[in-house]
Amino acid sequence: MRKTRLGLVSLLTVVVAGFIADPVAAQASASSELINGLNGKLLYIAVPITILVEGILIYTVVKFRNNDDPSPTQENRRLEITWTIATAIILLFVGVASYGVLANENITAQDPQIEGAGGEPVVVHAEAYQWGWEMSYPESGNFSTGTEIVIPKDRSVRFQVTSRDVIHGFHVPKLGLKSDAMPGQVNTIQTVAYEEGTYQGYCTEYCGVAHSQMYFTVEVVSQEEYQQWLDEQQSSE
Ligand SMILES: [Cu+2]
Repeated sequence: MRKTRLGLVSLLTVVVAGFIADPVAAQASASSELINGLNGKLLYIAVPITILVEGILIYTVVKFRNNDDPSPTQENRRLEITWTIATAIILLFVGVASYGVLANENITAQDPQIEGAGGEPVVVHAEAYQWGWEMSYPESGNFSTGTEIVIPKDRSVRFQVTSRDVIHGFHVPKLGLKSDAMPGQVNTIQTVAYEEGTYQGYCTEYCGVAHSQMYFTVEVVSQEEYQQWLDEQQSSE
């Protein structure tokens, strides 16, 4: 019994340590920070459980390898209660940790009234079609930029993702952005980019013969550069 308790206590310690420790280094955006942070936390439980289960399995296989006449298992109420409680605690932890990320403003933008980082969010309309993308800026003169998105760093950006024909997928892995692009529906995702640079995006839903060419780029620039770029776009319209 002492061993079971010891196991439970060490599992709990690891879970709590996962909450406190931040295993994630600097991230390119608020979304990738949240998603990779959650992934790191879940590893704190997944790895010990894997080691525990595999350990018991190997131990059992080796210990009982010559047992031709096994005796039936007896009911062990304390053991059953222990693993029921342990499982409940683990599931609760996974649920609470996941909900904290899923409900975050930088994963799903639910309320358009909420102001993001750096004032009013930049709105980018991303429309997929067979086979390409049309990016536009509906709040800033509605000019279109083809497959190129330019956004300022340290400011909230809201992507309105939709499709002109079939189901596509909007995905920028390094920025932690992913959303289905559905015809007749607008899905909104939001983030704050922290690092300047050019990020590759592509379609993640097989949509026909030229699906693999559905690339686009997200360029993260300083707020001044963004303003300059915006002025240029608006004056050339
Ligand atoms: Cu597509």
